[in-house]
Formats: sequence, C-alpha cells, structure tokens
Amino acid sequence: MTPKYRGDDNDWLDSEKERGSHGSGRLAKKKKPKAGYLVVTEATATVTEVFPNQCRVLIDDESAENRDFACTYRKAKLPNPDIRERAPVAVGDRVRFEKIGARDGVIDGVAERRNLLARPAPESAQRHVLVANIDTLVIVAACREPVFTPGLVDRFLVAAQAQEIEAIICVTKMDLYEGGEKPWKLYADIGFKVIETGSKDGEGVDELAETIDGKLATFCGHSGVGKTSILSALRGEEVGRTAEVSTSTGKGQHTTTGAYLIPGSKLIDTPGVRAFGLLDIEPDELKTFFPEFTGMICSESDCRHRYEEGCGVQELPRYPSYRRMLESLIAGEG
Ligand SMILES: Nc1nc2c(ncn2[C@@H]2O[C@H](COP(=O)(O)OP(=O)(O)O)[C@@H](O)[C@H]2O)c(=O)[nH]1
Ligand SMILES: [Mg+2]
Ligand SMILES: [Zn+2]
Repeated sequence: MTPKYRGDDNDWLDSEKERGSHGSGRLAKKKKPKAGYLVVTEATATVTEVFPNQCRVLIDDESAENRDFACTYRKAKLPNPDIRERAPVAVGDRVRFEKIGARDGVIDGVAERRNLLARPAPESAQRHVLVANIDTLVIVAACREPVFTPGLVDRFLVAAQAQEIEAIICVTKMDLYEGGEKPWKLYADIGFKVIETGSKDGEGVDELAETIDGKLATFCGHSGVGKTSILSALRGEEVGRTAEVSTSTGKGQHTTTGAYLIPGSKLIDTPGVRAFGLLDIEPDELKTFFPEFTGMICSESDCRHRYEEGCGVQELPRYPSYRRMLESLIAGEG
C-alpha cells in the first residue's frame, strides 16, 4: 500500500516565502525544566502520529493487550509553550496517558523534550513541531531522480547538529548511479556518516539498519527521494500510515501530512520536508556546524566568514550553503 499523503508541495510544506514571513520561532537554549512539563519518568506512552485534534500513542506497558490508543487532550493540564504550537504534542513526545476505553485515551501531561525539529506553519504564527526526542536524523537524498541537492543536505545537517541530534546521510537509488563524480563524497570527507543504499536492489540496507539499530530515527528529505521505499526495505514490508483514527469522543479524522512512527519500529517517516527551521541558532554560532571550517586560516581571528578580507573558508565547497544560511539568520528568518 502506498501512503496517501496529501501531496508534498502544498499545505504547510516549506517554501522560502513562508520561512521568510514567519521565521522559525526559538526555544530556550539551555533546557532548564520548564513550567507545565512533566519530568520524563512520569511519562507512560509515546506519540506515534498526530491528527488535527487528536493523536495516536503507543503505551509503554508491554504486557497490555492493546498498546495502540487514539487520544484526545486534557488541554488545561498540558504545557503552554513559549511559542504557540500547532498541536499540543509531536511524534516522539513522551506523554502521560490515561485509558478511557479499549482503544481510546486521553493525554494529560507532556514530558520535557530532549530535542525537536520544527517548521513554521504557514498562515499563522504557530510553530509546527514535527518530531521530538529523536536519536538520529537520517537525511535521505537520491543519487539521481531527483538530482542530489547539497544545499538541502546542509540545512538538515545544521538543524540536527544545533539540536544535538546525530545526523547521517543516506544516498538512495544507487541502482541509478551511472558513474562520475559523487557529490555526496564531500560529506564523508568532512566526517559525516554517508551510506549508499538502494531499495530496489537492497544495497546498503544492512549497513543502514546496523547504524540506526535501537535508535529513534527520523527519515527526512525531499519528496520522491525514496524515504518510504528505504523504510519499507528496512522493515521487510510495505510501510504506510493508517487511514484514519476514530475514538468514542470524535469521528474519524483524515490523515495529515505530519511525521509518522511506523508501528513495531523506531523509525519515523516524514513527508517531503525541504528544511527544518534553524531553531535557536545565533548567526555567530553557525560556523561551528561546518566542521571543515575549523582550522582554516582567516586574517581576522573571529572571522564571521561574511565580507571579511582574507577569509580562508570562502573557497570551500559548502561556503555558499553557509552563506545563504548566515544571511537568513541575520535577517531573522531562521
Ligand atoms: N530506481 C530506484 N527507484 C526508487 C528507489 N527507491 C525509491 N524509488 C522510486 O522513487 C519514487 C519515490 O519513492 P518514495 O519511497 O515514495 O519516496 P519518498 O517520497 O521520499 O517517500 C518511487 O517511484 C519509487 O519507486 C531505488 O532504490 N531505486
Ligand atoms: Mg514517502
Ligand atoms: Zn573567514
């Protein structure tokens, strides 16, 4: 079954214009305990999918007959985030769950997040948190069809590093590789983990599985790069989201275009996301997410790598990406 996403290029999906007019929102860098959030040990379930007014959770209790519940929210008890969020929870959130029926429950508490990846929702001042508390971000890019786009990879890499999330690059569709220069090799040279894969012929699937084993891993990347296919290869079966949820308190809801934790796994699929917001990154901090800049010689010791004379990093391959992100951070666009 092919998941029926509502198209990858509409709704809240990324565009320069939207990012520009709404910014990314910021969260406090040092994660002091925030009012309204639970401590992690109070949580009893993990959010697996988010719908307009409810969500789906997997409860921790492994002895339970059913662990998958559709939940509504006890809103008065949920935290009030600094920045208004589109939904009270995100996929990966640890929550306190109260059972109210065989398959229904209510969420009355959300634990503090270790990390999050978000995007601004268009047409509103709300932030859309896609995933929280993840261990690894798998940045998926096709070697061909669609063409490998380094700028996109760079933005994902920065977003992950800023949230202290391990990032790996998964190059898909290697069966389509026709020789010649491999633009993703650069990332391996810099020190990032790069895995060449193919869901058609199974190339690299074992290596990918080993690399993310036991970790809550989110697969991101442009629409059509092969995320769902490689996830299906990892699972050994077609993965797809459930068509709808229904609870005793509400009628069925249609699927949304959010992230989705594949049942029985620690793998999260996402629709074609072009970028995550560059949350909480100061312009001067950006260079620290480009490890290859370290050790380059600039004539100014605290060079911002912008207009400075004698700046040694401007010849590096990822400089144009750095510069685009720097300018957007300086303009407050995240
Ligand atoms: N040749 C080839 N095509 C692939 C491979 N993986 C996915 N595709 C095709 O690429 C298209 C998009 O794949 P999909 O997994 O839906 O991408 P997603 O949008 O990133 O989830 C589909 O037509 C797949 O059949 C691969 O390894 N090799
Ligand atoms: Mg997909
Ligand atoms: Zn410089």
